[in-house]
Amino acid sequence: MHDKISDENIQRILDEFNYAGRFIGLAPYGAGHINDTFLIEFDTPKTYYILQRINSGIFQNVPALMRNFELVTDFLGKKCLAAGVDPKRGALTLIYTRSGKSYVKLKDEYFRSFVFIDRATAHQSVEKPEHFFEAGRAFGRFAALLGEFDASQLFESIPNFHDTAKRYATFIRTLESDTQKRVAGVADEIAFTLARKAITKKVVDLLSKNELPLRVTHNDTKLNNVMIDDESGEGIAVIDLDTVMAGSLLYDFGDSIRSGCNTGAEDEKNLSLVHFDLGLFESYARGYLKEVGGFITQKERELLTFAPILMTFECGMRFLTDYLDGDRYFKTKYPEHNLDRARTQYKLVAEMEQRTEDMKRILEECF
Ligand code: ADP
Ligand code: GN1
Ligand code: MG
Repeated sequence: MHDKISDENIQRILDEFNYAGRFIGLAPYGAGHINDTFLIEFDTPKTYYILQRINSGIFQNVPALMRNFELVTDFLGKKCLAAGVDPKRGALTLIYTRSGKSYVKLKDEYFRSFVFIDRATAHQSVEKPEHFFEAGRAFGRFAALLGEFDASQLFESIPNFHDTAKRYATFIRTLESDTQKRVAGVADEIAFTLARKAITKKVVDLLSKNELPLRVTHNDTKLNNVMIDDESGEGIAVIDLDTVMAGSLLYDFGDSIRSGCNTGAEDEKNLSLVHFDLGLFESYARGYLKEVGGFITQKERELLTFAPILMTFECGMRFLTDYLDGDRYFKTKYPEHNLDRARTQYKLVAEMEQRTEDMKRILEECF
């Protein structure tokens, strides 16, 4: 659960942002693992906004992070207008303060606010395969549009975010220090991680040799970071732009498959409910490739079956590292929460490894 926003800070926030209507109240909202998100309600006219307390422990240069947000939301908003789409539904829209800033700093806390995209849902899991096809289209469109965006303008909000080899090194250091005395209880998960050291270098090496292109990528393409229109079922807007940086298209494809093709919850304790769903893999791949098929390189194509394995492994390793480190990064609700998450990810990795040929066949049909 989030820390409350003090009454004094709420008053300051209301004074700073240019909200319409009479303030009714605010409540915690959504299921993100990083920022504190609130839904804020106004009356006459009835209006909602999203208010976020930015995780400034993770994002240590908030002004530079918010400059990224300004640039990307402005770029995408203009693309919506050019396509005849309402930018307030087709893109994340920042609320600016009376003095024209995209965030408010109150002592050591930072707040930002967005137009609330209503009549649409950021689903936690796939309810209908068509939704996942649409999520693929939305993230694919995002990649295609940002192909025209100059990556050099972007600040690297989390350095080496998907450098899986560096994340592996961090895992080893955390294991060796064992500050929480949790290592003894997770021998199987540690063995699973160590056995996969070799895969951690593959994509970073190809990027450094220019055999894979660096693109502007989202880097956190999980299902609950895309809004699906409740009525039409269309994927209308990509949200959570904290990690938009230069990266590989494989990261974005892989992370969506990681999050959406799981038949169970990310933190499901009963692993017999957790499986890699190939039908959903096909739905997403069809949607995504419809949008990126025109520019994806041969090397990227070849690695589309590896990408989900890499991203799911990386995510599992991050959860396990955070568990060993005393749960300092991801929000948790109970002491074993990160461990439960790591276990679901590793179960998925094992199944994905066995289904590589099936993924390959499906992708060939899609192409
Ligand atoms: P985190 O970085 O913590 O994941 P997000 O930016 O993804 O934070 O926001 C958390 C959740 O809040 C999202 O999954 C979604 O449910 C909801 N949300 C965020 N922004 C909006 C928005 N503009 N309109 C509607 N819902 C939103
Ligand atoms: C975090 O912010 P959120 O909840 O959308 C994390 C992702 C992980 C994901 C796992 C900035 O995503 O990298 O894949 O949790 N975001 C950040 O669910 O670390
Ligand atoms: Mg999110």
